[in-house]
Amino acid sequence: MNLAEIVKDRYEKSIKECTNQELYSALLEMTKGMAEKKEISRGKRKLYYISAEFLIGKLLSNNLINLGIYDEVKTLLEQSGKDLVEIESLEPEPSLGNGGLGRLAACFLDSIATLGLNGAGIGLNYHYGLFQQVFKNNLQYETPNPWIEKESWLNKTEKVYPISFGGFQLNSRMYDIDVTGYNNHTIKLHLFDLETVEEGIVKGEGIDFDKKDIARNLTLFLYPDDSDENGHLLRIYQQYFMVSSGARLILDEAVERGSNLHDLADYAVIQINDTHPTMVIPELIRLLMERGISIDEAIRIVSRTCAYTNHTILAEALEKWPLRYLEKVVPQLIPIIYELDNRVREKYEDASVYIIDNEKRVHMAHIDIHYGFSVNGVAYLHTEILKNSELNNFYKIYPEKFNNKTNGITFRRWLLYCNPRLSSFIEEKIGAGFQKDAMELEKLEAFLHDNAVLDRLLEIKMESKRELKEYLKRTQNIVVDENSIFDIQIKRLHEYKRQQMNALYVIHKYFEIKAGIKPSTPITVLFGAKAAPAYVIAKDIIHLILCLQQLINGDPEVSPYLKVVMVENYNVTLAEKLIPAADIHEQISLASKEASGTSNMKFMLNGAVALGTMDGANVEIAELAGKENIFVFGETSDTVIAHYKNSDYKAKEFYEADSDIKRAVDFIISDEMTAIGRRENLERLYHELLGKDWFMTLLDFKSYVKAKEQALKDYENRRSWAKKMLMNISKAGYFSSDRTIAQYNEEIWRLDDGKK
Ligand code: 26Q
Repeated sequence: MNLAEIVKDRYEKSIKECTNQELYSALLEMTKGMAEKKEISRGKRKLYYISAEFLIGKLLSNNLINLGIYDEVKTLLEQSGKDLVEIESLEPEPSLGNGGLGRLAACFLDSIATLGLNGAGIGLNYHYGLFQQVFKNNLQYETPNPWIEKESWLNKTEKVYPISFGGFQLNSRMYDIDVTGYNNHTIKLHLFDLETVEEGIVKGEGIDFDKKDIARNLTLFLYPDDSDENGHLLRIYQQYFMVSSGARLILDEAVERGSNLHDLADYAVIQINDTHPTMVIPELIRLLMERGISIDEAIRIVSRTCAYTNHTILAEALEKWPLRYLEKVVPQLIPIIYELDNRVREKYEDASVYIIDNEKRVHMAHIDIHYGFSVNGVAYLHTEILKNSELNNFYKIYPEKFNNKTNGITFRRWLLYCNPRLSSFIEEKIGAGFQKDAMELEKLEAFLHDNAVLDRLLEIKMESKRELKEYLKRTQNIVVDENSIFDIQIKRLHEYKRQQMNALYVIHKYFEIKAGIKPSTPITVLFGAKAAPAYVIAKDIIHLILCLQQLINGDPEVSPYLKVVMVENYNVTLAEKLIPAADIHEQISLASKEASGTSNMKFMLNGAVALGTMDGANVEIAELAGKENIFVFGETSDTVIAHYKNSDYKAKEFYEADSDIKRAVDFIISDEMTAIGRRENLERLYHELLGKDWFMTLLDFKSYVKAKEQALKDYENRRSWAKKMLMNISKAGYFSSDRTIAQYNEEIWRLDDGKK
């Protein structure tokens, strides 16, 4: 049925007579119906991308684009005086992920579908996505973030699996979302949900609830990337619920397609997204043994089926669960985990590669590396660091398992949808081929000296900035000036990402302006970031930024030249508005700490210029776009790694040796700041920076200021800036997730081999 027929059928109305809400529901029905009818690739071997997070974002427009009917629907609505943008603002965002890792999984599904691969996603159907962030008194508060309405993208299926935990059993029901590719294919995202979940148990305004009441809360919340002890237990319940449901589905499907289970690896390949789904390995071994296969063979089969992606080198972020937690939650896996550990101990002397350490903690990554056939990092530098330092002891044992798959992003969402003006201008110049083959963007380089093209790029940027200005005014009552330089840092709040360094720069600039040194073009420094609720210093950094916002924007001497804006509740929807409007994007993590980053790629594609360290995928961006087209600063990863090894970094020495640094850091606890903010928070942050500064903010501060000043200066020459923009766009093709997924397939999954 087409849209007019659907609304007639549902409401006895014409499109013109419908409310936006009615039109949204009708579009949902229409799109779901169309997606359902698209082809699903089949083949012998099937990929299962298993992940605790799929940060899919709103789906309506994306699906319309991928189905090839976006323009048609938009026009049809316009003819009845309706606005698709307004209609889609009614769609709740499924924020089923924390950040990069979850968003990557969503981009990958888009590309798997687009390339027509035989694959599916497996995850959890959280009823509340990542918390909503609310600012009050310059502090972050968290509130629940529901997204499932009576009508949603979820399709209930008949599949129900009983899942056993220590002492009780729960039913897991499968829901599906059809993920459309940019062609005629779709794939399924299978989200498992607890039948007995109860949304009503959330108490009060915050996100407080009885974390021990597993039977009612297992799939209630997505966990923020750190939490308290009870949270950790619940996290293990969630993980096992996901992998046990997933493992059964995988076995059922393999058998249906003709597998005798001994040949499982010919029918299934499982990509484990970070360590969160690691228990799928012992669970599959257990299920195979239940079906009569010996432990030796079960281990061999599973080891040929599972592949692991590492997303972090932060030691504290690698999951190590106390054995007693696992004993409580999943006693049935304990003998298998012991067996897996024993086999390692029999072969290797080196205690650093054991699965169970001498404090009785289970190292999840070690299970993946020993009992998977592939270990990949997510950017060139990241994989090198894994091989040469972080996982070197494993690399020495299994050099053949290690490989790199530099991350990518889907250009459908991050260019065609979020920046239609730029996208159609590109099409005008080089044709539509880049939409299928992103490397065709290189054709833009031919226009490097074409002033009309350069000027149009600047114009498009200005239009996006104006659009963001209106959006921020309308939704958050924030006022920005589109004639200022938009300098944007959006990502989870984490000390290693160093939002605090950007904040110190803001203070530095504030002093300069006070002293009469005014920037030629005003600067707007925009932040967007959520801090994990229990991450104290991260919350202090948010407090610092919000206090600076109040102080600086309210100072008539400074605010004409410098503004600070922290957007509330940064999420995918906001990213789609912010990224096209950026002039400069901040990628300023301490070298060696950011595995890849993916917003850096999105900004590049949208013609923003990076200010960054040689970390993660920034290294590849610099190589592709050319060092003259981005702004690089800071110590190298080798130097940083050496500082950690020698424990010889002392923040205080940098503070004492440089009056600019001292002045900026001292300002955190100045009278001006404590008059606005909370002394306790500001002092804690001040002492952290001076006494510890684990992520070496002060080490790079001077070179950061220098690079930023250079960027601001270069911005003044508009044509030469436009050349940088053009070079960034034209070299961004490499970062299409279609390329990443093609490489996963060629080098890890080999789905085509399965056909034979
Ligand atoms: C762990 C234990 C308990 C609760 C939560 C977690 C948890 C949840 C999410 C730990 C980590 C995450 C997310 C990590 C993440 O997003 N990593 C990012 O992955 C991106 C995609 O590869 C990279 O680009 C980023 O560099 C990396 O930080």
